[in-house]
Amino acid sequence: MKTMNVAIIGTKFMGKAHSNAWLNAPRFFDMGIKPVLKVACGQNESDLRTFAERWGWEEIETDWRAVIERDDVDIVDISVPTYLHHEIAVAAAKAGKHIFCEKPFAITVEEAKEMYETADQAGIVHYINHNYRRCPAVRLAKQLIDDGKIGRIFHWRGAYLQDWIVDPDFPLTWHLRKETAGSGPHGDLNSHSIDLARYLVGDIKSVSAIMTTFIKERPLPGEGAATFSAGSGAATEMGQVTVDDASFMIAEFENGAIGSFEASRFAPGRKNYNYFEIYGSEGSIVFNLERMNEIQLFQRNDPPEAQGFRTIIATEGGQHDYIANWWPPGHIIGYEHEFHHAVVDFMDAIENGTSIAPNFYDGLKEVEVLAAGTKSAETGARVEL
Ligand code: SOE
Repeated sequence: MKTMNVAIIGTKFMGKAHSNAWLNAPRFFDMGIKPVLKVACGQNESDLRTFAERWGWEEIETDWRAVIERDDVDIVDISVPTYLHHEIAVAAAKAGKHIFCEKPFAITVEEAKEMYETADQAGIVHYINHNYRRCPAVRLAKQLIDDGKIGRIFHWRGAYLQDWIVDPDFPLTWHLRKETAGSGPHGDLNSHSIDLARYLVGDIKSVSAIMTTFIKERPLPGEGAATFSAGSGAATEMGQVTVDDASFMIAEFENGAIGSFEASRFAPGRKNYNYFEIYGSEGSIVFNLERMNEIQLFQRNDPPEAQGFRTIIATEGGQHDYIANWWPPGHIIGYEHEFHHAVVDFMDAIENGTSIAPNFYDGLKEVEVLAAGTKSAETGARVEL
């Protein structure tokens, strides 16, 4: 069995989700090249040791540059906050490492362009982890659209809503500072929606956006503050929120469709509500990540007495090419399984000398749309891409 050594940089929420996938994908899928969890890289040595022991990483390292220089590292998994993606990805590409990078891709178009061009010139396999493309129900939506089941697409309506920072006492984590996150839910959540819209509808021609920050300052973070987690002992000292709390964007697609993108972390009750509706000449599709094994399909050619949105549970063979590796029909899968699918396809691309989508080209397109939205919100004008 051929193997390749993986180094992961970042050991928090995404480090956990990625480690689980690197470790377990070979247990459910026959892989021509098996990933080896070689080295985990992070800042705090004791946390790192605990993380490595829990997930089976063979070694630990606190210097990401040393990791990238190692000849026995074949794949670099970038699971750190957005501001670190550019420097690490460019260095890893120049070192000839295949790259599995978290979203949002980068903070600026210039960073994104260099990441894409360097990776493309290096001839490596590069992937940006828009995991929701590999949710079986989303793949089924793609199949139905490609088969013409909803015809010419008129509308995309996307809403990615969460509520983990509604409490004004939630601390000022890296997600809320422009220098580390680039933007708030606009980049964090609309990046997913833009990728899904590009995947299911097509490329975007122009955008108009408004953004706002509801809570302008928050307590500095204490111990354990992280994504979705306030941690404990937040400081009494306050800091400025320098990103959007919510972003609403409308778009023209190159194929004539029009669409909307809502992204907010101030929607009480919406925990990870990555939702879209697509309306076409022959029918409509609705997806809600909080019910991630299902899509709703409306078909205009159903007989009048039977017309209506039907719920399809995407767990049957033939509805999705990963599902057979999991469980029998109706035995639903979860958020973490999408990461397994991404690992399987990433390793398959390396083995066969092909590429995987979405990759750094898609990352560049995503950042171009995000940046256009930000410019529109600043100027009040529509921005052409
Ligand atoms: C926080 O908003 C977050 O972890 C995002 O960064 C992820 O991309 C999303 O899938 C879940 O929520």
